[in-house]
Amino acid sequence: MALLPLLFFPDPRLQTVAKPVPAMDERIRRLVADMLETMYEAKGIGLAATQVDVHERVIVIDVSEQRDQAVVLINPQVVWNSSTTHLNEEGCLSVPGIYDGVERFDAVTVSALDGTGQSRVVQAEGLLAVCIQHEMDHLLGKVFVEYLSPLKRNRIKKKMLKAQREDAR
Ligand code: K1U
Ligand code: ZN
Repeated sequence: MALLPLLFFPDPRLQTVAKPVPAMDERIRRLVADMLETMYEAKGIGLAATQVDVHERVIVIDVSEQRDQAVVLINPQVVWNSSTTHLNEEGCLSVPGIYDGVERFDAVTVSALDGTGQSRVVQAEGLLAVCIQHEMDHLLGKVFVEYLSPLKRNRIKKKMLKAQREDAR
């Protein structure tokens, strides 16, 4: 397994729309294992392949306390969403140190392949539902800061670019 380098906002590669995974093979199994290792190391609760510069529809999530209940979603599709929404505090491994409220559906049902290539349907609510929606946005090239006002987004962009310039020194 290997740790994968993350892309950071406002890297334009985060805007790439991911393509469906053509087949579950050794390459995808290795990508899933590496993404899980990267997510756990970064102390995240989710990670989309877009964030590691792989533009295929792969998501890993673990919202459990013990960090032992990984959910792998390959080629996920939302098949149902609740009629109600809620404002949730979100963060993003690609926008470190920034947290803000985003309106999300309270519950979603997603169909996908799991890490073994089996079809499955995931009914999610609470933090899992929020995380699934956040990660599925990444696959569409959307970072959560796009839901914020242009003023906030531009402040975040400047802050990130400054931090990246200082890190490069
Ligand atoms: O996709 C990512 O960048 C991972 C992201 C997932 C996420 C967190 C919170 C709400 C929605 C999606 C993170 O894991 S950020 C770090 C984190 O563990 C966290 C941050 C805020 C609340 C809960 C967890
Ligand atoms: Zn994110």
